[in-house]
Amino acid sequence: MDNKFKSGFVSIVGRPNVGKSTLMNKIVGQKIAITSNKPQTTRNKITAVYTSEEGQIVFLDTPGLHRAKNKLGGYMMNAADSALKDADVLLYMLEANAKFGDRDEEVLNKLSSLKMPKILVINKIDAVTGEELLKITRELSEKCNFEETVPVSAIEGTNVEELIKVIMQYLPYGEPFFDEETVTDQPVRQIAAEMIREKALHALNEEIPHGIAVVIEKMDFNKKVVDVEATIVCERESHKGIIIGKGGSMLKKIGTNARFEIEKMLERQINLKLFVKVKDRWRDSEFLLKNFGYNPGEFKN
Ligand SMILES: Nc1nc2c(ncn2[C@@H]2O[C@H](COP(=O)(O)OP(=O)(O)OP(=O)(O)O)[C@@H](O)[C@H]2O)c(=O)[nH]1
Ligand SMILES: [Mg+2]
Repeated sequence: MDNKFKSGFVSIVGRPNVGKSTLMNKIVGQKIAITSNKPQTTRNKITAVYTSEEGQIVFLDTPGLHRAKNKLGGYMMNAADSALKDADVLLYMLEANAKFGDRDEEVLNKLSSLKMPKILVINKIDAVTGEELLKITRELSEKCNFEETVPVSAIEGTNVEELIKVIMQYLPYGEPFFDEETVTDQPVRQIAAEMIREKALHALNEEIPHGIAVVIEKMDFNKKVVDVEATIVCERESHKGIIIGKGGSMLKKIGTNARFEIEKMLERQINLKLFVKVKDRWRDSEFLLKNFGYNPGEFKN
C-alpha cells in the first residue's frame, strides 16, 4: 500500500427506520445488516468494510436512536453510543420525506458536542420531487451545520458513489484495518440468526417483531447439506401461535424465505429447522439478553 492510502471508522447514526442499514448494505454490495420497514430493526453495532484503491472505510451501522423502554433498548443505545466514540467521521442520516421533529433535535444536540467531522446524509430522495428536495436540503443543512450534506437514495443507489468520495476526503491516511476481501467481521452464525429475524419481521405485524430474538442452536457443516437449527424466541403464548400459524404455515414461510438468504450467503444448500419458544419478558432479563447475544455489560466503560 502506498502512503496515500486512507483508512478509518465511519459510524452511521440516526433515528430508527431512516435507512442506515440499507445504505451500508448498498455500499458494500452485500446484505450484512438486516432491514425492514419496522423501526428498531438493528439491535447491534454491525461492521461492514468498503475497500477501494484509494482507501478503506470501516462502516459501523447502529441501532436507531430512541428512548429505551427496556433493557434490550438500553443495550441498543449503548451500542450506538459506543459507535459514536469510535468514529473518525459521523454520518447522520435523516429522511427527505419526513419532518424534522423534537426527537431529531435531541439527537442533533447530542451530536453537536462531538468533535469529529460530520456528514448529513439525507436519504430517500426517491420519495420526493426535485423541487422539494432543494428546499429540504437547504433547511436541513442549515439546521445541522455540518461539514457536508449529501442527499442519497440508499435503496436505488443514487449519489452513493458521491457520498463515498466525500467520506474519503475526511478520512485520515493509514494502513487498512482489514484485508481487502473482508466485508464484515460478523460471524456467519450471527448473520444467519439475523436473516431469520428479518424474515420474521417481514412476515409479522404489530408488537410481535419487537419481542423476537433468534438463537442458532446448531450449524453443522460436516454434511453436504448444512444442518441449521434455530429457535425463535417470543414473549407470549399467543405470539407463539401466530408465529407458527395455521398448520405451521407462518413458520414455514419464515423458514423458506430465511433458507433462501442463508444459502445465498453460505453458497451451500442448507436444511433449516425452526423452533418457537416463549420466554416471558426476556427483553428485561440480563441473563436472557446475554443468552440471546445481547450482552448488557459489553458497552459499559
Ligand atoms: N423509498 C426509500 N425507502 C428506503 C430507502 N432506504 C431505505 N428505505 C426503506 O426504509 C425502511 C428502513 O430501512 P432500514 O435500512 O432498515 O432503516 P434503519 O435506519 O437501519 O432502521 P433501524 O435499524 O430500525 O434503526 C425499509 O423499509 C427500507 O426499504 C430509500 O432510499 N428510499
Ligand atoms: Mg438498521
